[in-house]
Amino acid sequence: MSVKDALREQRIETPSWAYGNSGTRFKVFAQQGVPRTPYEKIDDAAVVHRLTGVAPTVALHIPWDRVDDYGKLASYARDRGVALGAINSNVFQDDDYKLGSVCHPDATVRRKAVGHLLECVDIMDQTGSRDLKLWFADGLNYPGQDNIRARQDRLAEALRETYDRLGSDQRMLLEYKLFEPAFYATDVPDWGTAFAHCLQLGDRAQVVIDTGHHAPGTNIEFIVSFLLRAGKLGAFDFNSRFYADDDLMAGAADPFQLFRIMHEIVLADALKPAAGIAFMLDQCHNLEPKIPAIIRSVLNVQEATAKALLVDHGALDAAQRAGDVLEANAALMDAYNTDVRPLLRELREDMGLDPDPMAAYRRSGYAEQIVRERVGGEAAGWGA
Ligand code: PSV
Ligand code: MN
Repeated sequence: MSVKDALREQRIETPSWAYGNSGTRFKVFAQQGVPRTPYEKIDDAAVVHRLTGVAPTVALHIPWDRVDDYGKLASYARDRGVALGAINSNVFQDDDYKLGSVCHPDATVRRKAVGHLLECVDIMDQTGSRDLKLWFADGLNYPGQDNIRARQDRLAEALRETYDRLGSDQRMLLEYKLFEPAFYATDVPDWGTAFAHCLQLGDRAQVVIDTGHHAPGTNIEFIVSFLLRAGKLGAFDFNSRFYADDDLMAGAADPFQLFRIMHEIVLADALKPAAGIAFMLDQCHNLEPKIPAIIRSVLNVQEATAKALLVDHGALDAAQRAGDVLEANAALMDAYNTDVRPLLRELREDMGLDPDPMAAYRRSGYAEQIVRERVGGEAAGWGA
């Protein structure tokens, strides 16, 4: 398959919450024109897809995107040329979850949390979503606070009950995160823990790699390669970070890392939708305007992918077999150092799109339109 054909087939999912207001624990700076409902988030996601041509699905977060009729939301999306993607559960924002959700020492709280996960599967049945994405804020702040091993047992039990509720064409994606909000011990801190639980559960349980969820310096492409080999990589939450889980635009902090990740994907022929890897963004745009930031992120993922597709695998393989360290490294760097922007502009023209989606967005007047129209009501977000 040609590089252009592979890029044309690429699918990047945008997160509904990135269109809403967000901030740090210090302040949420509200922006004008932010969606007030899940429907308006879909309007914005549809704009991103219309301009980029490669972002046809939008992930929902429950309860942030709770509506009365999910079938109606799905058909609203369809009418705008997009579809609903992964359903993200949220068992971290109720007071009951102070000491955890599915790992909580009190069985009543655990039951409530599992009830929410099962409700998310009900929602998937209505939206036609394939993936249930699970992230748990569960963990401990102090040594001795709870029994680490017992919490793993509770986690396994909750995952099993949820897994057993999935339909045959639905999947569970388990996300790990080293720390935050727990600071001493997180119950799913790393890919090894997520992998072990997914292995026990079965084929439809897969690991999600959120690129912001590791210790600084972690070699993420190693994790990608390992999980691909094991058939256990289900999805990415792309974003970039300088220090912790910064949730900045994908490809902004370390475009070379994104390239190295996409190189592993291309090597495993896992870019095509049929390979079943969901390439999602999970970001927050606290300072920059949201829609163009999401467009920029999609373009950054596309650029990293184009470079990965340009790697000369013949030259790379020959250099590796010959033990030629410098030539092998050069084969990668030649691709990384290629300016792929002309190729991507050409691809967009072939697809009937504007070659410069950022400029097309600026010219479209959509930013001014939503500021004019979205007055009154409550802007979506973390309570700005
Ligand atoms: C947690 O930090 C996380 O990465 C999970 O994916 C959440 O669902 C998401 O952020 C949204 O806050
Ligand atoms: Mn995430």
